[in-house]
Amino acid sequence: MTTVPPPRGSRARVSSKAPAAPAPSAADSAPNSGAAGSRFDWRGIAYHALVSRALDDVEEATNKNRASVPREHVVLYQFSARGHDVAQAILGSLLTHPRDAASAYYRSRPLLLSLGLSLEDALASPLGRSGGFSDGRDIGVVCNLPSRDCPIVLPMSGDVGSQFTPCAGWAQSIRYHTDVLGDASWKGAIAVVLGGEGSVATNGFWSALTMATTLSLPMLFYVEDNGLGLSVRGDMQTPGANIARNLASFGNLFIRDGDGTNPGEAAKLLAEGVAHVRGGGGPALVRLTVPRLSSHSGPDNQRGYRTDAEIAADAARDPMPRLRAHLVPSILSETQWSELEADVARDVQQALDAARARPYPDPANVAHWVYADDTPGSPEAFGGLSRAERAELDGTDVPTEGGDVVRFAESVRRTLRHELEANPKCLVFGEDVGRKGGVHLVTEGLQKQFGDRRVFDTSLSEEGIIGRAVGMAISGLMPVAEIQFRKYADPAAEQLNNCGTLRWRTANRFAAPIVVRMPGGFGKDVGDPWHSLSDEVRFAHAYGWRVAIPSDAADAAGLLRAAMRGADPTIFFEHRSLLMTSEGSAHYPGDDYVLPFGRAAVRMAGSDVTLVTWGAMVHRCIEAAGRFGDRVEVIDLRTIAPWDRACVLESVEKTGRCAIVHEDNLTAGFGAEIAATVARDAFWSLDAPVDRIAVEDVPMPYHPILLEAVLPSVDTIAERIERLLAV
Ligand SMILES: Cc1ncc(C[n+]2csc(CCOP(=O)(O)OP(=O)(O)O)c2C)c(N)n1
Repeated sequence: MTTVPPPRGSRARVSSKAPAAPAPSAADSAPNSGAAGSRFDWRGIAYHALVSRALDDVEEATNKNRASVPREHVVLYQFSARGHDVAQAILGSLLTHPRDAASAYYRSRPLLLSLGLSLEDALASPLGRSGGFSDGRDIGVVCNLPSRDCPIVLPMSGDVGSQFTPCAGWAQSIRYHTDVLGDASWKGAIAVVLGGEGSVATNGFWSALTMATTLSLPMLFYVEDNGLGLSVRGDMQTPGANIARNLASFGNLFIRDGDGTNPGEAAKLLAEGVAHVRGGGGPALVRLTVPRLSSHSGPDNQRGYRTDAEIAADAARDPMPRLRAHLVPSILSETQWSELEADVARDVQQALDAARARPYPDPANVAHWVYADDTPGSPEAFGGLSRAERAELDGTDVPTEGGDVVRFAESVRRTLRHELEANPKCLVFGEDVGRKGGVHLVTEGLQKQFGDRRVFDTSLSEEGIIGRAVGMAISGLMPVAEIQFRKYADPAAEQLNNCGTLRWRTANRFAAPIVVRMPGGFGKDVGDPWHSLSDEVRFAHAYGWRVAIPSDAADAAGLLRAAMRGADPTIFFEHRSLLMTSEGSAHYPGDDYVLPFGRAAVRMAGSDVTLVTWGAMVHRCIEAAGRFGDRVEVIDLRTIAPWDRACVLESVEKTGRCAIVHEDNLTAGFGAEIAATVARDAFWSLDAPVDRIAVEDVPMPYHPILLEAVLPSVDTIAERIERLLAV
């Protein structure tokens, strides 16, 4: 790989613990606020804006719609930042604190360039070459930029609006690192989120805005209003097409609104917004109007929705000639501007040659980094506890003998309490978990003991809860988020999915190990479609998640601790019928007990049938199996991602018969996965067809009579065992 020397005016991403450079003030935005005295690095801004333009030129000339371009030079999915570039380069120049973070979107490459993105990476990624943002796994403009000592860019996602809540998480982390952990290196840092005017209609925008304003977070919303969300006009996204005007009465939000094509005005407004946030004034929103000088993306033909006159009107608002006029001759001479253009052309050509010379990514590695690779010496991602920090929280997989018998809920509470004590980077939050102690009272007393910075209530937005957790994890914290009931994870689906793929799609540059506690399943004598969903298969099906469904208090402690000391995001399912009942109770296994994932427990040994189950069904299976002496083996999987294939296969090889029992729907439930595995890998040992006993694709009903009618009962399980034994 060739290394292009850092371009003049570009920020070197070198190790530096130096305090943040003083930010330019709004008064410095005029070009002649003193060519020498101006604190805006106008030359650097111009360099990055010109580089961005040149990259867009290269990519637009080589996108896949251009038939004449050699295949190896084709950019498969191209997005241009043309028109957004100048204001973004100005914003980038204001991110001067080593702990600043930006959360951005596909049109944000100019900002990344101004934060030190190498030109070669910027080109190699769209070309799908090795290395870069994702080692060929993600679209070239879905970028990220890790660094321990310079402002970072959080991993972007393809979903519009998903960038907002992780950014709020980073903003809240700035306060946590500063105030709770006492780390002065975070003082004065800010979080900045970029989005188009279309993105202000998304749930993520409103969720993050609520967080930022209610918590007075150091967060800047930068809205780049180009008037089009793909083809849809801005007045469909917010009434009157101006979010800044509409938010004028929003509490605790500093607002600036202006013309992003005017470099002086853009610099002034952005500097005011940044200064407000950095100075501790709370969140700000800056909306700048910018033109979209290209189609939405390579595949888009804007002719269907834009007239020639509209395209020409936008072209006339190109900020680049305005930048030149702003700088030449007051800051740069004509010759210097021409030299700058020549520098850019040379640097981009060198980077292009180097990017094209890079090899293609190795298909042999494509499955690597779905999960953490903890092999000593393997590279560590940015995010989560470091390997060394996790090693310090050392535990044992041997439970303490003679612990007192505790309810499931108490066991989870004790585990959380101990981990909060042992790990100052651990936080617990969710709806009602603070003052009330959770609607299931699992976190009762924790806020009193640890304070409301570490154990706290959140606003009522599951997307916000999970997105915030992701931003916090990336900042190095260990967030434990509670979703009040399994069904209410639905609004967070996008953040959950993006969290699961984050390590893989950044080729291990970033990771966000979070723990999501989630009560679900039927309650003691009660159900309904909202509070009793299990649907755990969805998380087993999602990429990158580990999923625990403990059946008693001892496993709950061990698995939750393993999750909180692990390097992968984890769903920790708390079955409602086990939380406060004797069925879910067990001896507390001790404060050091760590139960590795993927290790099933044989709850009853038996010779003729294997029952595979998890969660609350474990107890029904044990009762049913008890009717058959020692003929039925009951396996409690404990975790379904990963699941203990070896234990199941070994058992079926011995018994020759297998049934899987679960509370989730029969169709495409996790039992189908196990049945398929047994059918293939234990085929020659089977004496009977593999059976599945599950809810017959009916939502959970309310009345106990109806509820019991749909759940696999002890009698039903026993009947089906009988049938298997008769084969
Ligand atoms: C959640 C989601 N819905 C739809 C899309 C498809 N899509 C991609 S970009 C876009 C328009 C976004 O417009 P805006 O936020 O104004 O940004 P701009 O492209 O104008 O910079 C749409 C609808 C998407 N990527 N994500």
